[in-house]
Formats: sequence, structure tokens, C-alpha cells
Amino acid sequence: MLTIYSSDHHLHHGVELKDGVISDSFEAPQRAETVLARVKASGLGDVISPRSFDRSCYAEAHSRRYVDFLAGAWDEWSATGRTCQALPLVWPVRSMPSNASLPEFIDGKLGLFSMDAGAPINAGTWAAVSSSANSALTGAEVIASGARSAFALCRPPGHHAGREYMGGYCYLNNAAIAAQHVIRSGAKRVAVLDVDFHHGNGTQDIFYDRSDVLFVSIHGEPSVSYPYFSGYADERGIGYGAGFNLNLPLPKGTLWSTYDEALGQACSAIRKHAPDVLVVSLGVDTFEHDPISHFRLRTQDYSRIGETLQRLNIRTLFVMEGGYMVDEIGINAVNVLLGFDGRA
Ligand code: Q9C
Ligand code: ZN
Repeated sequence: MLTIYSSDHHLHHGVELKDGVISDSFEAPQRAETVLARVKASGLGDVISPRSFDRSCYAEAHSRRYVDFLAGAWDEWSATGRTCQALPLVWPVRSMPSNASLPEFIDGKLGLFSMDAGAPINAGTWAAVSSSANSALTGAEVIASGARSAFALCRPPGHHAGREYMGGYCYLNNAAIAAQHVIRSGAKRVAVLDVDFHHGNGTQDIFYDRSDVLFVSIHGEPSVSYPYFSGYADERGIGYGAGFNLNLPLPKGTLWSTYDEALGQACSAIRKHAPDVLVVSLGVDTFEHDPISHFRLRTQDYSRIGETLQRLNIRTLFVMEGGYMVDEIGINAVNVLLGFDGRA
């Protein structure tokens, strides 16, 4: 299986508000390096660099004004004289009268275009974010040209980013951008399966009213898990998209047997959709020792996930999402890929 990777991800290293203190983010550059090292050591296949794409490819999944905001946010922030990373601190909640209007000042824009304070912006963020999306787009082209599978080693991750917002370490929704690129390349139907511990609220948001892209997510119950305000089982899609969104929330402490059952349900829904291409949002923060999550999957379970997905017999693009036990995410992510390739 081909891996698409760019070292540009090093240009982004965010901060995070943890227990009242600004610290280094869990979403650190070492994550991608651990996965890359494991890809190479395991002999998964060649590693290539992404090609570059026009901003309009990102605007297939996001609004144009949001993409333009992301690209220019650091310049606008630093023009105010601040040298620290840009973080939003005010949000347009439900009952505010002008909750969709675009403020002129950067602090207001940060609030409009974010769901939380989990997506800081520094001088290199846009370069890293756009190259991450380019890896997913290059992976989509590899698949569209007939490959059985590919692995976009994206960093920063993308699945919390909605049509018009960032959050949860995510800026551009790499999986959604790739899925939309596959549709543009002529596919009739695509499925996105999200196995990250956290609900893929951004991907759900982007495809919620669409019947051509099925979204399925297995994640921690939103009543006790980030992102809290999305991911319930009764969110099934709207309009043409009704019935094309499937959330499978699972309780704290979920072990493989429960997870495997949900994965089986997910696979049934995907089979029924009969997509030309499957995009997998591959988060491995379902691991038993992940520092911010509470499922209990073990290293060998990841090989089983890959084997199960392979049996769907659909061309598959894997897109890297979360996973914060830095030492283990390489083994766990690559186990999924090796399992898929029948090499577990
Ligand atoms: N201080 C992904 O896995 N953090 N994003 C919540 C930590 C947000 C996770 C509290 C977690 C976002 C891509
Ligand atoms: Zn996650």
C-alpha cells in the first residue's frame, strides 16, 4: 500500500489549554514521525510526497470564506502585534442575534469559524494544514486511478473541521475533501467510515444533507465524550441525506468484543450503500492507553479492524486522524493497514 506523507506537518505545533495552563498540544509533530517510522520498518510500501492542489479543491468541502480565513488568519493576527499563537475566546452561541455574520476583526473571525479553543494558529499552520489536505487529495487520486488502497499520513488531522469551522486539532477536513474529490472524479457513491475515538462531527456536518456520501462513525458516547454536542444515534441525516448518516456511540471502557459488533453494523451499512470508494478516518485514540480517550482496544485488535475492512472488497483510502499515545500510534495505525493487506 502506498503512503502519502509530507514533512511540512512540522510547520505546525500547537498549544493547548490543559487544566488551566497553556501547554504543548497532545497533537504533536512526533505523532506523524512515529507512524512514518513504522510504515518504513514494516515494509508496508513506498512513501511518496503529495502534489499541490488549488484552494478550490478544499472549498469543495468547506465554504470559500472559511478557507480564505484559514489561509490569512496568521497574517491578520500577527498584524495586531501579537506573537503568541492565535486562539478564539468568544463564540456565536445559539441565541445571539448575529451569530452568522462575519466580523471584520480577527478575534471575531476566530470565534465565528471555530467550535472550541482546540485549533490554535501559528505562522506555519496554513502550510502544514494545506499540505495535510494535499496528502488526502493525492491519496484520492491514487485510488481514483485504480489502486486497491492508499494511506494518507495526514497531520494535522481533519474530522472535527466542519463546512465552516475548525476545532479539536482540525482545520481542513482531509477525509471529506478526499471523498468529495473522488465524487468529482466520477464516483457515484462514497462511504466515509470514522473509527477515531471522537465523533467525526465535521465530516457529518459536511455530508449531512447528501445521499451520495454515507457517513458512519464509531465513537465514545457524546454525553461523556468530546465533542459532546454531536454524535448521538438519532442523528440520521436531513433532506436527501436522511438515512445516510449512521452514528454508533459506545460506552466508556469499550472492549474489542463490543467494538467488533459495532464495526460489523458499520460494515453492513457500507455494503448496503455499495460505494465505489471507502474513505476511512483512521484514528487510533481508541487504544487502551490513549491519554485523552476511554476505549480499551489493544494492539492486536487493530489488525482485526484492517482484516474486517478488507473483506468489504471496496477500494479504500485511509486518512490519518487522532491517536495520542505517541509511542504506540505507529504500531496501531500500521497494524490496521497490514491487516487490510493480509499481512497481520
Ligand atoms: N484538553 C482528534 O482526535 N480535547 N481530536 C478535549 C483535552 C479535544 C481530539 C480536551 C480532543 C480532540 C482528531
Ligand atoms: Zn480523536
